[in-house]
Amino acid sequence: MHSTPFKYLKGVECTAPSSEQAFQISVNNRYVSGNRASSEGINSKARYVSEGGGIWADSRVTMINNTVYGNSTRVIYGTESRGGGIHGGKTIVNTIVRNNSARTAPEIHGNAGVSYCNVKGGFQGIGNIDRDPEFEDPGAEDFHLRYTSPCWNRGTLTVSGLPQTDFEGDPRITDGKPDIGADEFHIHVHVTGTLETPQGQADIKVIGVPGNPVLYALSLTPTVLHPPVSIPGVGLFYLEPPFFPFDLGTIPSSGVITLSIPLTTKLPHPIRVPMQAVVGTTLTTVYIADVK
Ligand SMILES: [Ca+2]
Ligand SMILES: [Ca+2]
Repeated sequence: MHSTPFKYLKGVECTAPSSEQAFQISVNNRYVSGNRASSEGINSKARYVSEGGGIWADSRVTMINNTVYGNSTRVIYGTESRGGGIHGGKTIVNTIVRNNSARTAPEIHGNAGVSYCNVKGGFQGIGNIDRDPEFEDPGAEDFHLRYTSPCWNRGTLTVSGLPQTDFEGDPRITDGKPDIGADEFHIHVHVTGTLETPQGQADIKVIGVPGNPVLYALSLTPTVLHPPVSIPGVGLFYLEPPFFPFDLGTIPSSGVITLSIPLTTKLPHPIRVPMQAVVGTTLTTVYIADVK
């Protein structure tokens, strides 16, 4: 299996030698975004039919809790393009497949059983929905779910091989049921933007339940406490001194607070900046931003 953003190759390709009949292949907890399969490509399978822009899978592949967004197939010399998001596979479960494009079957093409998925345009199968997943900021390739996302708790528990964690290591099951997609919602802090001095910008985001107050803190010590300090009823605190708290107010109805910091001054770099927040009465896990 490989993952590549290159124009002429598929995002993720999953096959196994035919002699390995018992070999079970899974694609779990993956973000597959922005890939393009093309019939002008070097893969013979794509010479005349372009398929599987995001994931091309053979008939033994099980796909659980993935987010497949914004991929495409296109035809230059051939006659057909299909499965802009996913082509093939055996089973697709708890997966978001949206905003992909192809001439035929833009999201999913093939004979896979599809259930508890969020597919643009809808798809036949138990538990499937067709709703805006309410990603935090897909334009910045931030596919975290917001608190208001319809993917919350809409996945199924009853799938063999359900991953124990999500793409970033959060426990997969919160509130009793898994979410749809690669992300399982947790309150958390993370950073997008261009983390480079002196011309970058750090967009520090705290995601949580609207109305909850946020106390955010960052540390200028690049390491974190081992073991962390346990604060009963609140969580584990990891920041080493000196750390600096900021009151960010309350989380708005969008479920996200963003604190944008221009990195215009010549900071020491590279530098690792651990950060955490108390959201409501709960500590997030620690997030470490790497500023280049
Ligand atoms: Ca959940
Ligand atoms: Ca998560």
